[in-house]
Amino acid sequence: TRLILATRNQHKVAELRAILSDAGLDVELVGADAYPEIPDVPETGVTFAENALLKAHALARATGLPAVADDSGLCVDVLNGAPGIFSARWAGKHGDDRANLELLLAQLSDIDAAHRGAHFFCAAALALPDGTERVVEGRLLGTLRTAPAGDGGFGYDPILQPLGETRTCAELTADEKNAISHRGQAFRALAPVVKDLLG
Ligand code: ITT
Ligand code: NA
Repeated sequence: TRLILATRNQHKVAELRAILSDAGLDVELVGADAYPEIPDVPETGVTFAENALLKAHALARATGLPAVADDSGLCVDVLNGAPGIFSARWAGKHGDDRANLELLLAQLSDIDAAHRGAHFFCAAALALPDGTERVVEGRLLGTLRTAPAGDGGFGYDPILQPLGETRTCAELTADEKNAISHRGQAFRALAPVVKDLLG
């Protein structure tokens, strides 16, 4: 079976390939970039789960193949959960990871170490062409550094230090990050659901 990864974020594609193959999912994983003619769906939902389902349904409908999507972001305690679903465009331009991270650090410059709690959140959605849908969620709790550290990962990884870790997510290996991440948790929970529905 072909399974479409309904994302144009190549960092997510790389992580999802590793997570889903480690979970023993025996399907051909095809990135959404294989379908350049399919327009991106507007992310009009108000939750991660709604946006993940919108993306998965759009690809499943347009390709006639099962699709999985990831909607994810960073939720900061002292900002009441922001950037949240706006994580990819926090500084204005969609996907400008460095600008988003720098703006967030500036917004938190007066916040002391005891109040820098945050978590990564991921909704993983599966949609079949017949409209069947499933969604599961994962989160990674941590604290926010005052300066970035590490070259791995993407997005806000250089400033999120997972609870119990001395390193940021960007200082973990890809396997170490996937083992604990919001995305790893969500897609490891989705894998048996995919197997079940696709046979
Ligand atoms: P698609 O919608 O095509 O999947 P996207 O990059 O637009 O790609 P989102 O709307 O889900 O994806 O935005 C996710 C943002 O949240 C992303 O830009 C990162 O800044 C942040 N983010 C998500 N997962 C992350 C992770 O594992 N590490 C660091 N930052 C992450
Ligand atoms: Na997006």
